Amino acid sequence: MLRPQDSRTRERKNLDGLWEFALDGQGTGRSERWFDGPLTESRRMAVPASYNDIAADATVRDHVGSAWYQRSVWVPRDWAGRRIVLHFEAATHRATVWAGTAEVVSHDGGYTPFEVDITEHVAPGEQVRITVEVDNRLSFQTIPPGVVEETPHGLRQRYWHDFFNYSGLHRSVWLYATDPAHLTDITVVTALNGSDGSVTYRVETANAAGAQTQVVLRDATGVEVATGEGSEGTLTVPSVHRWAPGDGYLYDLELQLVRNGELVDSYHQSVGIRTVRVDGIRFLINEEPFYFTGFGKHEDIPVIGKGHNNAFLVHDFELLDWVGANSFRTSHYPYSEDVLDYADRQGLVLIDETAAVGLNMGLGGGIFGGQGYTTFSPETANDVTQSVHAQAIRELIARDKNHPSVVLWSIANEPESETEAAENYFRPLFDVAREADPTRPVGFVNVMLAPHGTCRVSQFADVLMLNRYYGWYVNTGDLAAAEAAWEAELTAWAGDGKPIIITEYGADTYPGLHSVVAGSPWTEEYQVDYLEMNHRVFDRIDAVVGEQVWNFADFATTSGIMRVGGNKKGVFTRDRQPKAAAFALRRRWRKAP
Ligand code: GCB
Repeated sequence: MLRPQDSRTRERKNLDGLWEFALDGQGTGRSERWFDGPLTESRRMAVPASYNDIAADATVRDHVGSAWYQRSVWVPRDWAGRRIVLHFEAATHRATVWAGTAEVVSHDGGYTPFEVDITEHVAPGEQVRITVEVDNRLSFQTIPPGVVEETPHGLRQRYWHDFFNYSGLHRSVWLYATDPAHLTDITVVTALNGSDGSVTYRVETANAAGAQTQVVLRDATGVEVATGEGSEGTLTVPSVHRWAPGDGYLYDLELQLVRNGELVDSYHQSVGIRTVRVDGIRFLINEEPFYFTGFGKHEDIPVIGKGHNNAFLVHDFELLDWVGANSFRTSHYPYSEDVLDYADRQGLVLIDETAAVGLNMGLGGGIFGGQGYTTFSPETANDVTQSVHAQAIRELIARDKNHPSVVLWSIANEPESETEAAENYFRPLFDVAREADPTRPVGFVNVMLAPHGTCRVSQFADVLMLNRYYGWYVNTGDLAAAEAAWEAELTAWAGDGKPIIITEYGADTYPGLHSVVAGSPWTEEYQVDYLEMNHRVFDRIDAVVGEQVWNFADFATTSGIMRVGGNKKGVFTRDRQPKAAAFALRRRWRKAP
């Protein structure tokens, strides 16, 4: 699927703004056919945004089930004879869409796009009513998983991930038009050969009988550097300007579909020419060892929740640059494509993660309450879950395969990994990822409950990604004991001979809380001391090739006794003010290499 764009042959209409909105508290919207006409008793809702925090109302915030969005849109008159497509960048977690009264598409998974050809349901020059049912219920057969419990007080959603279950239309909605003969996909793979670069491309098309594909590669100033004919080929770029961390240089590959000398479709794909490879304990970008500095992030901002917002996009990248971060992980789901595009341009390096978070019933502890479930079983995470998970991996890679910023796939965060059931569940999922993308390393994020010697899934990973909280969840306040235990565990992992990225280490910190007494959890001083202890350990282990602090900013979670107005492990507050740790990281990360 190609992301909608304007081009010489394509036009988009953006459907963001205020939509009609109604919660389906009784779950009767379908049987009452709410899609047959204007929504009644609706309120207005912003798109893109999570709906939860927009109304100052717990009924909206904690809603479990379907919510309905509706708006009408004029279909441009000059789109007559064109193929007209309705495109959603995301609907969390499941959506069904009607154009007028016709059901046109459904999609599972809250963080990847979907679209449908609605040409036969619209009339150019007329309006069409779009109705969307967005269901936020999680089950053992969704990614991420959860369970809905029926209680005397209503439905309650339980889940095993540490961020609020924000729901709704989180990203842009588009109507766009192409010629019936059109480009449908592009895959680029880049390589380096001395000072030359190469771009191998494969273009897919539909209804294109009698048409030819041509490609033109231009540099960032618009100068043509190579051309190709046919749907597949390799372009050579002499004296290439490489894409590199901190240097987001992009070429523009224009795909053209031409019939009888006439241009019927044109699409522009940005291309960053770089290589990625694991070599022993090194992670190589352009054959040079790369050390990740940065964070695990969240798409999480006040009021808007997980809705994409360009002001925060740019501001967050400014802060990443200020602090000296060269990378982050899209914990714990695929982020907006605007984030990926911007990372490409800024030369930021991404670990790109699926939404498979919380597949671990052992993690309950104090955070999520007792589970009473087994992770992998016919009744819980089962074959259906595995195939939904495989689909989530395929959709992530299909969407993000052409982004030079993405250097590593993370197929899950902290799943159960110490059991035979976990080994059997994950083995084929690594194959799915490698089949979808043979060019990038694949890994998953290991949890503290499966330390070295017990984890049965890390054998499949190209890179070891570890989340560890020595000095926080264990050895709380005792950094001397934490340092010894952490170094012992990390030394054992280093024996595996693979690169290690510490994908989470962090301490909850209440901004403004201080103490002159060392070892005082929750203070700003403790967060600094905790990070410095970790850094001493990392600097002693050669195989550590990256450090990503948990978290970039404070973020919303479910309420509970372990969380004070959300997770406070941010180095910045939720509204992006620095804690003392931000300055400590800046001193370390901005040091000349
Ligand atoms: C983790 C999870 C992350 C949590 C974090 C914490 O291991 O991966 O989602 O937010 O710990 O703060 O407990």
